[in-house]
Amino acid sequence: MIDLYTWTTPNGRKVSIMLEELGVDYTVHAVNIGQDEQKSPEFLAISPNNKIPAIVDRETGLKLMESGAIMIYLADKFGKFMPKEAEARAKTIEWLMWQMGGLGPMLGQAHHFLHFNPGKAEYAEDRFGTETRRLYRVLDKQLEGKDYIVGDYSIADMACWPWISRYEWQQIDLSDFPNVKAWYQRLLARPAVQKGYHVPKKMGEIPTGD
Ligand SMILES: N[C@@H](CCC(=O)N[C@@H](CS)C(=O)NCC(=O)O)C(=O)O
Repeated sequence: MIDLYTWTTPNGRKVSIMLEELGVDYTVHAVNIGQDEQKSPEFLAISPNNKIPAIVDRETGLKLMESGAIMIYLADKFGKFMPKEAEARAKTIEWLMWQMGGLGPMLGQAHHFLHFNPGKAEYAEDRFGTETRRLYRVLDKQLEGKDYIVGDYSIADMACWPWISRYEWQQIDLSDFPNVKAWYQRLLARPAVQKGYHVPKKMGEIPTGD
């Protein structure tokens, strides 16, 4: 049994989508980051960086923070969504790291400046808006002629998708990135993606991509 500590954000949804795809038992613990629950001593003991998501594997006692590390752990533990062959595994981790080091942090900044605080910092809006569009172009190129980011459906797809689902906050029109749009809607059709998106609670409908 896995305990998942999470909230209604892209980083949290990556892990709930993966757990739904794995079809394993897990218990959800909502950590309301809007009310600073991530700063409680109880949560700090599980996630020393005070951020969701985090898991506890009740079978082993392992406590783990950082969504990328959690996804690699779960893929290895359950033997799914990560190729075993060395090169394909490295390529999957490459795109997972691209999400962790680029797509997530940059789009997160775009949310702050373009969506929540427009008009406050022209430089930041330009910088993170430009970088967001560049990252969409990179993903669009990677998806050319492919259904998934690397080979079969993998943790690389599950890591990127929740960030793309906030395309409206990023002032992105998905029709400018046709491969991303087709991939976004391909994943959206998966029941596990829809279920995992609404963990720990439903905040609204999932953007359709149109
Ligand atoms: N690199 C971390 C980032 C986690 C992260 O930024 N979590 C945000 C929500 S998406 C959070 O907990 N924010 C609360 C805070 O910063 O106090 C991961 O991928 O797990």
